[in-house]
Amino acid sequence: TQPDLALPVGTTLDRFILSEQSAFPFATGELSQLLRDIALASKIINREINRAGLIDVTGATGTDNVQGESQQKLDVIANIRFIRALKNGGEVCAIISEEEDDIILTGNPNGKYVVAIDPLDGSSNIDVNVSIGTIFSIYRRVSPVGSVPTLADLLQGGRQQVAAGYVLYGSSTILVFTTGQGVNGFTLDQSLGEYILSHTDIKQPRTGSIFSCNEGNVAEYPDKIQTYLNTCRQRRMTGRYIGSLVADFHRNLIKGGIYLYPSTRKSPGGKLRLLYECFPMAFIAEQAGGKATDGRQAILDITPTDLHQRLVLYVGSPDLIDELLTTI
Ligand code: P6P
Repeated sequence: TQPDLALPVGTTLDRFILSEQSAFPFATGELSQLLRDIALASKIINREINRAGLIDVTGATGTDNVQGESQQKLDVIANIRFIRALKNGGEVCAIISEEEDDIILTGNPNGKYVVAIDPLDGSSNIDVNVSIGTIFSIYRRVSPVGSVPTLADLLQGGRQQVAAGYVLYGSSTILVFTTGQGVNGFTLDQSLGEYILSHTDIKQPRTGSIFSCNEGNVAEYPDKIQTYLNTCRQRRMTGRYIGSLVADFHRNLIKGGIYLYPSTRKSPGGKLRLLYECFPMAFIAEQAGGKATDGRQAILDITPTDLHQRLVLYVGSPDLIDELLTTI
């Protein structure tokens, strides 16, 4: 049964989670607790981000992550905070993080869930006070409760996600997530430390006037993508690119638009990661009436083979995605 989404704007996250849980009479509350654990960790990260310039957590650590990308201090802090929150919460038996090579076993073998997470996406924007975000994806484990979690728990495929969401640390901090019952947004009231329902049942506009891609790479894009972008320009669409997936995605979700990260010389297979960027964003997009594709198939239909595999991503308003696919 559909949960009672008539909850008024202003409802707290906890009350909303309880109302969603009530739609699942057999729910035992573990997923609800897991969502609360993620929300708590995001409040801690939010505080660190807001103080970044004051407590010397900007800049790079001097180490690289599994992606070969320079780790920022806040990347590492966010990774530690989320892993600790999920370990202490007890609901999660395994985690895959952008910042860690291998699966992280939480020491909770009875945890029913596994989480794929990009603790801090867009972190090259930190030092210049541009929006960054956290992206998460939640699955029920397929291995027996009590056993050692396996790769299969994390490579189930996008359609097996039980929840997905992001936190955008922007002009305000907003948590947007879905459990398959639509998409809702909660703005953090900093004075209360509470997430408050501010965007009920978010629907992706069918079309839009914004295209979002790194125009510095356009010359490397496949011809058909360049053709599509020329069409956007001829239609006087607006180019907007923040360089932070969560921020670009959220703007397009609210206003309508299309985000494109095609193959480039540096990333011939695409740059964005399937498990903790594309799958969760695709789940949210589809739940809001949008579309997400790699140009050949829906992102959610892709069978994952590697924890950190990358791919091409086109996501946003369904009519714009359809036009792109027609062009391709
Ligand atoms: P580029 C950030 O590093 C990220 O993973 C996404 O958040 C963002 O959309 C993309 O990469 C930006 O990549 O190559 O345009 O800087």
